Amino acid sequence: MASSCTRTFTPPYGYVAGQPVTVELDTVLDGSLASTHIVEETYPAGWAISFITPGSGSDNGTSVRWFFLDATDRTLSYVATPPGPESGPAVWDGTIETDGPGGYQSETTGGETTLDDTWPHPADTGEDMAMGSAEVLAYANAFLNNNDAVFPGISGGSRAAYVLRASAIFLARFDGAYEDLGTTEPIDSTAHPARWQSIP
Ligand SMILES: [Ca+2]
Repeated sequence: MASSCTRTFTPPYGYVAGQPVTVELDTVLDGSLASTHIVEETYPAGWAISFITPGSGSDNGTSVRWFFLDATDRTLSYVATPPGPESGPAVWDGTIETDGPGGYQSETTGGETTLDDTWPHPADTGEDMAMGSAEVLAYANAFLNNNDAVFPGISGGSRAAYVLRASAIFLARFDGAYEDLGTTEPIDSTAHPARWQSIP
């Protein structure tokens, strides 16, 4: 059986501009075919790479590569940070290449490949796509005090809907987890808070 590599993202729901994403790669090597291998990850252009693990891996500005003189299963990881405000899906590509008794083989990395851009509800100041009690309270307090800085671009008549959406998300789940179903920049006068929905 061919060797394989599988990718997962943390957080899995999508990326938030400026917030790091941890990428994990689980490799399974077939020692009857492979004696040595390379894992390569081509990440979205412009993203910053850090915390490459194990540290023998190297970022060349376009991809991260690891070279191993064995056929040992591993968990590899790195942190990828989008450079700033972005829109649209971020796409990864990767391979695991082996050589040994089975000759040269190259397999496409499986698992997750794409992260959509996502925006947190403005009450979610921690930007972790989870509505916490302190976040809801602070947001509601800012609403009651007409704190315009907390509602940039949101007209007075729409603010109550944003507050109600934040509280509904908080009440719906113990962990407050929610998702962003919108596809455009939300903070403007026409945005509607229904784009943020508690995860079912
Ligand atoms: Ca939060």
